[in-house]
Amino acid sequence: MTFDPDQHSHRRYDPLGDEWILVSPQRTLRPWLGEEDAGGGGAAPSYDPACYLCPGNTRANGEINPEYPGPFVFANDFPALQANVPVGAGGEDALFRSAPARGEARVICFSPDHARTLPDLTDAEIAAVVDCWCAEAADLGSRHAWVQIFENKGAIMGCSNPHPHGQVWATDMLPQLPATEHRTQGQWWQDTGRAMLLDVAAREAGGPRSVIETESWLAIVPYWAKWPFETLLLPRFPVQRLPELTPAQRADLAHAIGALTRCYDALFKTSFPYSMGWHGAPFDRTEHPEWQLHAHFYPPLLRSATTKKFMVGYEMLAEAQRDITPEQAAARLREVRA
Ligand code: H2U
Ligand code: ZN
Repeated sequence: MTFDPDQHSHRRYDPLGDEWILVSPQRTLRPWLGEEDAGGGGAAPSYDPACYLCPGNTRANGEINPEYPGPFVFANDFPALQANVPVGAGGEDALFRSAPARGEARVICFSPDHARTLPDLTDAEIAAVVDCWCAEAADLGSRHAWVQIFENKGAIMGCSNPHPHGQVWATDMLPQLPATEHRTQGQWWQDTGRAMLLDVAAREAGGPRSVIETESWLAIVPYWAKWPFETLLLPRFPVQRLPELTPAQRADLAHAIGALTRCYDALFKTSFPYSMGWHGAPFDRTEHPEWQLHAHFYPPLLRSATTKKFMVGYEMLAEAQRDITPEQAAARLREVRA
């Protein structure tokens, strides 16, 4: 018997996240179960008088949103991070350690329209969101080491309001996962003299895990994906941080994001939930040629608009596990590509 990654359980290594993932393709006896749900439950209105993000409406803290025409950013009224934390957090206790955490949090409404999520926007409207992300990264990066831009989409991902929006949390420290990517990309650079994710982009272009390819961007289901339809959005050129993108690269990125998120929506004929976010070199005023800017998309869905992958028993206690292979997932996404 010879090893077949489409039939035999095996582990794959994630060199960026420095962890192992168990792949069990033998459990997907049929490559596709073909389940489909209508999902969603009807179109949302373009304006919802009860929405705290819609233009002209009042937020929880009493402030009134302006009649904004494009992306609109405001300071989160319930920020997870405070700017002024007195010194004193931290300590010497070897068992019960703590550290200060200072920062700020903002909310980004993607557009005034309550009903149109990223895949429903035009490339130009998505480009305005990309520009907004770049501006937020530049602004907050001028005084914080890490700027985490992300979007939680869909109630299943804990999103509190369907009005298309994302968030930005900026901190003085490098959080856990970025710190790991900082270390792994640094080590790869030391070992090879190349940027790990440029190597990945070069290897994956035109390959079995590629989903969207534009002139400057590549969306792949990574070889080591944990979530069934997880993707990694990579630049095909060296770039470390969002604000460094040229206007042409931003426009092309908007196009790639539109194409990728429309694949997602088409897959289960639903407004596809996910958490996505950007990782780039820390804002530490240092050159980081080892770093490549990239976005992770982590969708929870497994087989239909309502069947979610649970990261439970084995995942919580041993390591992440998946059934459908990354290659099968990428093929599914390519099949529904417009
Ligand atoms: P979600 O992306 O998880 O739905 O979060 C929306 C954010 O909006 C959440 O962090 C903030 C919440 O604190 N918010 C405001 O800043 N003002 C409001 O009036 C309501 C919600
Ligand atoms: Zn709204």
